[in-house]
Amino acid sequence: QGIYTQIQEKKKTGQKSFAVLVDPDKVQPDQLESLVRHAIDSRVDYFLVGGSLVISNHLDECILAIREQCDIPVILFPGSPSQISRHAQALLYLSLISGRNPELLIGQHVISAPFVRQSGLEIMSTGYMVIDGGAPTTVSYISNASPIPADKNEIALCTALAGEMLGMKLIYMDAGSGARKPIPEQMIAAVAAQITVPLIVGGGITDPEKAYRNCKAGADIIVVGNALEKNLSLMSEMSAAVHSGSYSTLP
Ligand code: 1GP
Repeated sequence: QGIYTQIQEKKKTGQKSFAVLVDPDKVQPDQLESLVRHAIDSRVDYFLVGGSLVISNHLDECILAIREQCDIPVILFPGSPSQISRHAQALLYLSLISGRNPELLIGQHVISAPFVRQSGLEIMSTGYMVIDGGAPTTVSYISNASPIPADKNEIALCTALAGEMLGMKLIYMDAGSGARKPIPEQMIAAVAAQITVPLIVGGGITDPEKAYRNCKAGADIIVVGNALEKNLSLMSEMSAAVHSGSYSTLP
């Protein structure tokens, strides 16, 4: 069964998923073992691997190390076409539909198309929407495109609808890694109420309650990176909040 089919089935049954973002630049190979162990114990659904830059060249190594230790699917979340590894299972084939930079809408896809096809990866076309996270993030700087203002729900909604009607299989709303302000729940709710494809939400989520609230607002997959880099023990609480559909402040 493909990863996309699995994501769709979960959406149909109202199951929410928790994805851990692994940036190969930030995780040293010797830290991966403990990260993966935490992920297994916490019932993490997916690993997203990638980053805006990826300066180091241990992408393959990082993915292989994850896959050796567990069956959690590894999905590429590439910041550029150079971040493709055939060792992953699937690829978020991102088009930056919130921006007006033609290179990130279609240009880089044309150049890398034969290479992407040959990779054998499951390709999941993804309408990627960067939302203003309160301060410039790496993705907003690197993409050379304005993010959607955080209070413009109607722009977010129309962008997501256009992405879906263009055939995108997923919509990913991202405030950017380490965003000061995560995406407001009202914006997530406005988008989720109108689209039929699964909705991924990430950027600046630092506590389980926010993860839970985003799910309630309609997100199908919650992505967390930074907060877990700082405190790995948050993983189980975050994952539980996403899966249980409830959040309790009790210990
Ligand atoms: C960034 O959505 C991801 O692209 C995750 O963001 O690192 O802030 O959790 P954080």
